[in-house]
Amino acid sequence: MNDSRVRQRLRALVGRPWLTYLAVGFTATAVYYLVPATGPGRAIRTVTYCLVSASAVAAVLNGVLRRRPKPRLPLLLFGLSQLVYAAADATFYTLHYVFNSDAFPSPADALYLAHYPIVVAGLAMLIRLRIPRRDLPGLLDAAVLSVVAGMLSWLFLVGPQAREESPVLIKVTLLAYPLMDIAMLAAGLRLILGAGRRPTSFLLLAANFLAIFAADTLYGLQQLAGTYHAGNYLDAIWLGGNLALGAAALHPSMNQLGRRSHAREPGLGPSRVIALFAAALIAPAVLLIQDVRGMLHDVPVIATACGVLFALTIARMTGLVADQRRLAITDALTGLHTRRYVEERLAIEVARARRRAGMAAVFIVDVDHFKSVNDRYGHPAGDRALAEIAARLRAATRTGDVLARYGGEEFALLVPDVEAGTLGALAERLRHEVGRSPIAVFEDTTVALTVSVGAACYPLHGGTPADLIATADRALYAAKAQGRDQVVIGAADEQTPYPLGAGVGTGQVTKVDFLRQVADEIDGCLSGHEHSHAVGRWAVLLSTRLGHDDGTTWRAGLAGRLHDIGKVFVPREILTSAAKLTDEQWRLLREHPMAGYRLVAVIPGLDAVAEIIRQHHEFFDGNGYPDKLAGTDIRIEARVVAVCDAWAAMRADRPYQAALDEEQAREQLKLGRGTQFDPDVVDLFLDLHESGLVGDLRLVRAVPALLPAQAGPPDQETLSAKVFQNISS
Ligand code: GH3
Ligand code: MG
Ligand code: MG
Repeated sequence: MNDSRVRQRLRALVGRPWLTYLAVGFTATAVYYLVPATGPGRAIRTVTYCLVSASAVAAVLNGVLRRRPKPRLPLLLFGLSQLVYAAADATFYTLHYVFNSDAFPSPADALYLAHYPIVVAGLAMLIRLRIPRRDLPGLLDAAVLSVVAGMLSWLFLVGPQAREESPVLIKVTLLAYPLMDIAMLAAGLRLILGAGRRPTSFLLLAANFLAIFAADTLYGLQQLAGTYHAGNYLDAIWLGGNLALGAAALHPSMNQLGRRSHAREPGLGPSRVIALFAAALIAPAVLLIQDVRGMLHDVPVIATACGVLFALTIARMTGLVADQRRLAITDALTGLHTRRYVEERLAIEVARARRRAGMAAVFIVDVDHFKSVNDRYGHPAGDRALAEIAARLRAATRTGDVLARYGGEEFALLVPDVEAGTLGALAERLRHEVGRSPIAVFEDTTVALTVSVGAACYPLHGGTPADLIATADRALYAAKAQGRDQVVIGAADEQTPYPLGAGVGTGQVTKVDFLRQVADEIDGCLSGHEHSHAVGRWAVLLSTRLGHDDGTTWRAGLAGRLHDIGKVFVPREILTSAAKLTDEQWRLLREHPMAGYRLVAVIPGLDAVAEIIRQHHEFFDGNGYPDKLAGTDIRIEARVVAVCDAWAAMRADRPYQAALDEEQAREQLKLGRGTQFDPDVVDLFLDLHESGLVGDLRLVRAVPALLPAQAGPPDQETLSAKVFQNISS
């Protein structure tokens, strides 16, 4: 090496205090070993050792003052722990070299042991600063390595030392070291294996506690074997550890030590997998070695460690699987769900709506002229706009709704349990929320964007998820064709396969909803138990079990729900009369199927439902009313509703009759089998009842009054007018 290169190197060294510090420190360590441990050499050794150890304290203080890390406390704690450590060194080596005393334990041990909790406190603070709380994988990995280290420490240090015959003080001191070391190691591993950047300063800090841990462990083993003598090679490892701490504090990257990680969790790279795998193999390996040597002991400890390691591995795997699932259903750009997820959920929600005779809506939102955003501002700007649009759409939805990125610049919203009559308002809200203000694509550039929305709702516009998506798509296409920035509900241009027929708009849904309220009102004045809800629910189940198609099932459900609405025209004193009804009162009461029929028939698309309501008091043998139909002339939905209706009426207290018990009610159904009821329907109902699937009536809450109050005779004229007005408007 020529002269100028040496000088260059020296200059580089001086320009980097942390390197200078390490160079000087290791030179001093070499001097320590070169000086003979005799005569004046003993004093020189003591002073050299203590200077190196204390220099780390000075280095930490210097680093904190010069680089002003935020917060300072973790580094100050490391400095403090090193101060305690240096004091311990001074005590120990003065006793050893100057006073020739190797007494154990000595005051030095108290100081050594006191330094660990301070290190752990510093590490804990760094962990809290750097690692987000949700970093469970990092925690599990650290736990795996710590459990293995703990097990080894127990097998080779703690256990043998505990079994040793020695005075209590010696024993306690010797046991305290490995326990403190494991605590320090566990905290250190949590830090190392957690998320976050690992600059040089971080690596030096890690080298510090790993060196101390390694030297301590070897020290414990040597103590146990009786081979330890002060001044052996372990001093170099301890001093190296001290120097690493000093260098960590002097390194320019030291103020990044406490910087929060942006990554949610560390990745599972090959090196980590290998480390975890190797660590987990240690426990069985130890067991095998002990077995081969014919000296199996500590089996409970090893078995426990294996069990814990297994549990940790399973927990880690569960986390990985959950992560994969999350990734599969989350769109990376917008954070919304994926198309796959919304399609899965749509299938579930449509099935649920079918069972409950409820509704579910799907909206497809497409950004208008989005291509021009990319063309004018570039793809990244387009991406930012998409993310903002996603955020605005999310703001327009409620919990329970499923919002997804359906395609490039297309979004889909699934609204389960949608309230009738709100489809248009919902779609408008989406359109409005996106278009409410221009969207920033650069810091100083905004662009006004609009969306078109197509919507479809089960069961009005389709009976299957595919139908609904197809209809919503057609609606979207229509919205685009009509000039964009607008909303179209359902596709008016095609015959939908569904019973309500084409051209059924949301207005109809509002009317059906109103009729449901009427049904609730009537139920409410007859009993504290639900009635039409249950009849609708059971009718859907029976119809499904009878193998009916979706349309029939849906009609049975809705007719079950609305079968009694005609009673709104029957004077209330007749409905609630506890006395025997007069002939005239009976005549009035028996009008209700026809009245219900007339109410529902005015709603376009619901003629079949109206027909079922009209037939729900027909008897299978032809002795019912109003049309004296018999057998299969009665619609199957009406035969289903009749059985469910009878059961619900028998099982609830009514003004004119106390509830029958289950056995009595079953008897009544059997009695009516083939006369009043369709025998097949009765058999199915009784079967389902036996399996606990139908027949239970819930208690209901009071519903808001729609009928006039109890006091005074109800003004039937006004009420009828009100109902008809609502239905036919
Ligand atoms: P309109 O829907 O109103 O008919 O016009 P449009 O311009 O939006 O029409 P089209 O659906 O044909 O274009 C969609 C464009 O969206 C094409 C593509 O460049 C852009 N796009 C799709 N996915 C992304 C994406 O992830 N990021 C960006 N920046 N652009 C995307
Ligand atoms: Mg578009
Ligand atoms: Mg598109």
